[in-house]
Amino acid sequence: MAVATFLHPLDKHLRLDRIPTLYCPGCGLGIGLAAMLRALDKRIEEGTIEPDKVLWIGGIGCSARMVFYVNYDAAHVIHGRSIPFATGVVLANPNIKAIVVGGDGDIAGIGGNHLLHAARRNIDLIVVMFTNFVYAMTGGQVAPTTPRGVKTTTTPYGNPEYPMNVIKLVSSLNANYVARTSITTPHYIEQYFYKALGMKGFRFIEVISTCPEVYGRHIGLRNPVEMYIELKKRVKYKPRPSIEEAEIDWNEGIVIGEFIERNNPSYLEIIKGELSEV
Ligand SMILES: Cc1ncc(C[n+]2csc(CCOP(=O)(O)OP(=O)(O)O)c2C)c(N)n1
Ligand code: SF4
Repeated sequence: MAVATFLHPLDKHLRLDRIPTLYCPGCGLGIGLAAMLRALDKRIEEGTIEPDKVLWIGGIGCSARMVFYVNYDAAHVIHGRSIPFATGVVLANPNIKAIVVGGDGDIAGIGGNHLLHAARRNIDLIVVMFTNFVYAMTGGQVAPTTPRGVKTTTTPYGNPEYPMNVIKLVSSLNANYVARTSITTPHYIEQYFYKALGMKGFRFIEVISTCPEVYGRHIGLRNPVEMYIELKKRVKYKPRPSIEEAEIDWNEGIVIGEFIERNNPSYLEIIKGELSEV
């Protein structure tokens, strides 16, 4: 029997026949995926997660496309509908570890309604949202997270709208875990994702990412290294930030950290409890 030889320790977690990815050179998404895979690898190695029980779910977009590259069961579903798809999966089979990945457009824009109800219900899902401040895959249209004043493909005179703060929104609901990190702090992506993998209920991690090809053009930072350095300068780690500190301000800085950690009954626990009383 031929023995597979891997060049990189994470190769076994990837569908190598689909590599290289479609990501632009210098895109931050690869850093995020690698950090998540390191956390998953640790869980599998220590025996706290069975790889056969893992399901990755993504809608449409550069971020959601990660599900194409992972060597796990995966579902690539309609734009914005990854959360309801994942909800159906865990209700049908509570043993599945459902990992939803997507962009801010997919998760908070078109999928925003699903996000808030999944958090409210504390459904047993992990959602990792990559915020690059635009709809990147389709050419940089304004997203609900785009800062005010930024010129995008659809706001050529500057975005007139107030952005939505997804950390504040999800924290105000019933999610068991809410954290933010950045591709400039991959050790926190790994740490938070590792923790989330061991928890129950709704777990939400926002990862601030760099899109030099599209968002970078909008803000004059098209060089990937320059964009990375500018983001790194602004990211400020706090061990237990308040919800108010989740405000995103490019000039003032972007606070990362664990905003919420609770042990509330998850949706599956609630349902099991109620059914056992019938
Ligand atoms: C129902 C539907 N509406 C619109 C689209 C077009 N579309 C594809 S990807 C995308 C934006 C993705 O942006 P985001 O979710 O932020 O991910 P990113 O590419 O920035 O990672 C859009 C609008 C689609 N595929 N399906
Ligand atoms: S368009 Fe932006 S987010 Fe998409 S792959 Fe390119 S750099 Fe990454």
